Amino acid sequence: MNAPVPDSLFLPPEKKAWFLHDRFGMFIHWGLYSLAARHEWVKSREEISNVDYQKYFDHFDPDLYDAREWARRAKAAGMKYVVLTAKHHEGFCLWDSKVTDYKATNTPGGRDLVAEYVAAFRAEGLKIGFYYSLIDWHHPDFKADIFHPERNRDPDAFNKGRDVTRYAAYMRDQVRELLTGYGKIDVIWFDFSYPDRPYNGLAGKGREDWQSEELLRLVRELQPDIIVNNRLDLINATGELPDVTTPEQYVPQSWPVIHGEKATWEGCHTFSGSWGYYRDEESWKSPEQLVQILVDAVALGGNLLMNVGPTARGTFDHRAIAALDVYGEWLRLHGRAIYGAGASDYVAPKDCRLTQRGNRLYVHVFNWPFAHLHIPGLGGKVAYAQLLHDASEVRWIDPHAPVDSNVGVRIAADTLTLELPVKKPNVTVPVIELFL
Ligand code: H79
Repeated sequence: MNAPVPDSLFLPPEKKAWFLHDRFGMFIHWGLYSLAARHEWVKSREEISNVDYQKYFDHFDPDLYDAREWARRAKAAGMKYVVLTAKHHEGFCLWDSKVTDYKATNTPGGRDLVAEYVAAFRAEGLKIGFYYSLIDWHHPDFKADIFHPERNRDPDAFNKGRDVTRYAAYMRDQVRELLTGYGKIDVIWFDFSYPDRPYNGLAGKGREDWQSEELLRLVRELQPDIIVNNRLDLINATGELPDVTTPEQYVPQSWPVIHGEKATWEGCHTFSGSWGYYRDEESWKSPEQLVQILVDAVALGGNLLMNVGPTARGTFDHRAIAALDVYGEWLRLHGRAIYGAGASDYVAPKDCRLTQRGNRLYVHVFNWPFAHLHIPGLGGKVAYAQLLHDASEVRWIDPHAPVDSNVGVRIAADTLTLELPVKKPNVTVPVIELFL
């Protein structure tokens, strides 16, 4: 039974203000799976034993890792915060953890990658986050379950003597290291709970296993202002989840509502079909899709955490760099439709999304129409309109004048009919800025 935890364990809304303002962050998935280069779940998907996975540890040597370059690229892409996989499901730690040997400092790489990351991104002015996997396919007290690489061999023998309470204590030790060793941390992203996923007699895992409430208490004690995502399998008395809800590779149809309240939410997405570097994967999103995913989030009151999967040498590959450049170029011209902006109460016209910041309304045109854009509900409400990328005036048709006296076409008085150039402007997603 899911007993509610006190409201005091969740962040009050005013402490989320920076997060809601900033809207756009970088997710980074980096670990031993980057060497396999075929999905960060490779150990589970291919049911690889610890012995067979060891080759990636033995060969982990990110000699080209330059956190300052990553940070520069994130900033140039318009990202305002960053979340790095300090430990993913494989259990490998990117920092010099005192409670395990399974860490970057013991590989040929030999560096505390987290320390360099924090220093570099902080120096570029980004807010700092850690992803910490609740799942751990390497820890000696973590039992086999539906996702575990050992699930189909002899899980009962494998689970014998394993004590999940020791694993929960290990997680607290590690989270303490991460939240005390690197200064102020702005986000912690736990991943993930699945109490309702039994498999062949193996139980799922949730708050009882992770000791989620204790873990959250520790996080709050160490970093009172930190934003925690919603994957600890906890609720408060009103049934709301802490602090931000995190749809994964999914664009919601409407603003996600939890118990009648519009939720703080952050979509997370990938450039291609994997979080970890996947050499041969081909489904890289188009520039239009990349920008549209961001606009879709903000138009529904949410954030976007967009993922890069660096290579095992520590570089962003050319496809990732191209995708980041798409954001940088678009946000340089359209940033004021995103930062500090959010959902609008006005209804978006066909093939468009609306964002609003005070009395500025932004019409993001996903499918450029021919010559006219009709916006019901805005007739008589707009003082000035321009294309955002070049500040060129956009005029509209006077609703009181007949458009064509022969056929008697008239514009409804409450509709704003903008006169657009016939050719779509040369930007990924054009935006019209309306001054209300
Ligand atoms: O860290 C990233 C993912 O590895 C992790 N969360 C993001 C942020 C995550 N991936 N999937 N899930 C969480 C939910 C589980 C999905 C599954 Fe599957 C579907 C597990 C087994 C089938 C996807 C496909 C993963 C393996 C095969």
